[in-house]
Amino acid sequence: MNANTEIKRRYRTIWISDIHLGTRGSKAEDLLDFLKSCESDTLYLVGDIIDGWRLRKSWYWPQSHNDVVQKLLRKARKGTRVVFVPGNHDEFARDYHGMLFGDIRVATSAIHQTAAGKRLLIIHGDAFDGVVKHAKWLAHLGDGAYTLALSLNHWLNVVRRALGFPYWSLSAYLKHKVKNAVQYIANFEETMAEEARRSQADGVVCGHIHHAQIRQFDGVLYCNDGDWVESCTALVENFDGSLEILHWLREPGLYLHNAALSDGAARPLDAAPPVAAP
Ligand SMILES: [Mn+2]
Repeated sequence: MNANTEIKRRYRTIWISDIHLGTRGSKAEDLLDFLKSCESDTLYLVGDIIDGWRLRKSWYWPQSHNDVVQKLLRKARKGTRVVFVPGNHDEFARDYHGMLFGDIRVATSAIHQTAAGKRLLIIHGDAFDGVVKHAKWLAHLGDGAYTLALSLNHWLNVVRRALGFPYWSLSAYLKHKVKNAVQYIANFEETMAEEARRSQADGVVCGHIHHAQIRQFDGVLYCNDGDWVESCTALVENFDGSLEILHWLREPGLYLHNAALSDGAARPLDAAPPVAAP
């Protein structure tokens, strides 16, 4: 990667969350790439940045995770307004509400005003969590995975029959779980939008369920910035106040080929992939 050909994108605001530094699943290197390529006036870290739960169990802290923290601190030092709204995995930071970590401001929630004058409530989202956390990955199951499940189901039952067990449908089980997960996400989104309304905000930005989304609920805007464990997504505000979701791994070679995208790569607001339910 040649520094001379590096092209930076500028946004008014960037929201990222659910990085889960300290776990093996964290896509720290992709995030570093993103942080190097994109600048903003304000950067919100919407929780679960460092996975304190996991770190307490076993220490996992490679150089790239350190680099992410250093990069965030450096951005704050160099003039980006960085606000950290802790989540459930880094709730230890909630005790530091109103304090500075380097130049990063810690707040249990925040209100952001867009260039279009909309007030957005920024919260991680775990306070409104129902149940089902572990089923949520199933919501990402696409048709391909479902087809795979069907053939697994066949072989599973060949084995079960050979062992004298009755037939058990893996695909029906998965289908049920997926339905639950889809329902869970829908409930979560609606609950968050209601919370924004209660706070007299025009919308909400949250994370937590690892599912990037921009949608409306009865005139209240619901935005989720996704995660850096599976999908590598961020929510960004352009300078005209419009919001969009960036799918970082789908962005074409930013460093070398993206000069033509200096228009901000306008994408429809609902460009996030729909939940695939078989
Ligand atoms: Mn969370």
